Amino acid sequence: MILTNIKLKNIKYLILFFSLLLTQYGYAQQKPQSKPNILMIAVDDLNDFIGAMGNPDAITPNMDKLAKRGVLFTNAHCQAPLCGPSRASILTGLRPSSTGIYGMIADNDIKQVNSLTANTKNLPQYFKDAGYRILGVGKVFHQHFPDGLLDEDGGASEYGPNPATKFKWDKKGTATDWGAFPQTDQEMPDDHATEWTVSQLAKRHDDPFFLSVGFIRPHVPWYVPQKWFDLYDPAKLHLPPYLANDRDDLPAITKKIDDWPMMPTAEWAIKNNEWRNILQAYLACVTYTDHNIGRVLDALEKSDYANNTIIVLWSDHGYRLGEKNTFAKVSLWDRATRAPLMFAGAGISSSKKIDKPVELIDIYPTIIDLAGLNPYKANEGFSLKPLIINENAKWKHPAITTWGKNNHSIKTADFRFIQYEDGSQELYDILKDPNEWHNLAPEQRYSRTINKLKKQLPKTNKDWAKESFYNANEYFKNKGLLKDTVMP
Ligand SMILES: [Ca+2]
Ligand SMILES: [Ca+2]
Repeated sequence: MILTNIKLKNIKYLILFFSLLLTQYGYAQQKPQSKPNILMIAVDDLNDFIGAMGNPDAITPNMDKLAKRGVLFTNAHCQAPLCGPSRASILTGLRPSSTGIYGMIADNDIKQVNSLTANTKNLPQYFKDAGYRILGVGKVFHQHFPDGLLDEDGGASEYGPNPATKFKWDKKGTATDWGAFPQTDQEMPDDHATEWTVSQLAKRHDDPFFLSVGFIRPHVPWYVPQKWFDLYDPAKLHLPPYLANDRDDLPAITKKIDDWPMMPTAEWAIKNNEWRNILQAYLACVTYTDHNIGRVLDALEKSDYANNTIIVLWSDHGYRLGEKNTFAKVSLWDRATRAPLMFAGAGISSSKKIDKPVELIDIYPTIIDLAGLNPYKANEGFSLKPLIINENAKWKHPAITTWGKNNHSIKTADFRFIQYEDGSQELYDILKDPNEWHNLAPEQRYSRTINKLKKQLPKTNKDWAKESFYNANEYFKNKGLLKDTVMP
């Protein structure tokens, strides 16, 4: 009897063991994901006009909520202050000075990109090779995802729709204009990108996914439907810091590089009483995009992937709204180089704000680190995971932005230093002068500081890649800039 009991017990255990094994196997079949999913949200030309970043006017409940449930970097800087080269740097993990990608490239052409980057794997490709499904829509890469990369393709970006005639600003060479248009959200390309992303989150994915969505607004033209304009009273908006003679202490080359005849100047905006209208339009676009981000995040929250997805949100650079006398990106000052950067989701602690200078090139190594993939040696940035875990962790890296060949800016905790290709320099004590109004470079007492900062400039300065658009812009050549400084 005892023996039989033991045998029966054993059989019971065996059954239990096999059923557990089957359950395990069945679970593995049904949900093979041990790796977290990635949701990457790219926003175009978004500066720090976010409530969570201290803007007093911006209505951005969804980005504020994301910042609250994750980690917000308030001092992150692009590697190039223009869409194409910034995105090339974020997605290849390489500096513009290492690739020569200072202007736009046809980044959908993988052969072209590979030839400029010594076959460095782009960020989604790295995940693809690790077994991820790659899904994407909108402006993530500048043109579109490289051919063959996406397993599910939601389509490339469009900037439209446009009214028959521009409302306020009709200069050639820029899409800049502002006003309420079109009538409905459904006519906006970002609406399609949102819906496609939401539909992907509602689907069953058996493999872990890397889902990217790229929103166009607040990139120009600053057109969104009237209801988004109605959220803001222009008379009550806070004007950005402005100093009439701010440009008087700039080196000659800065003024040449920053002379964009197609863009409105702050003086024009003041004289024509348009500054507050531009701010209203930009903020309307920001809130419209925040609304779309909210729709995506709500869909994630309701999905099977709510607890197993890492979210990263970035903008490709900032945007000047009157600072330094113009409305544009394309410069080496803070408002153009600084961009929002947030991480949230699986395993990331909440309500952290980190003000150490970091770089968008750090996104690539950070995401692979957070996902538990092997580090990629080609990455020139550094994983931010140590800071995400402990905001007081040591961080010795400055943030470097490059605008054309051999024009660099370095942002440290104390200073912004800029050196141009002809040796001209700017230095700002950002603790005393956060608006970067007073150029200290000519002052002898700062020579030691400058020498120290100069040592951190990139040692490699590749020629402009001939594939980079705008490489032969006659306008800037005619202005007598050195051969390599060719601007869009
Ligand atoms: Ca951009
Ligand atoms: Ca100044």
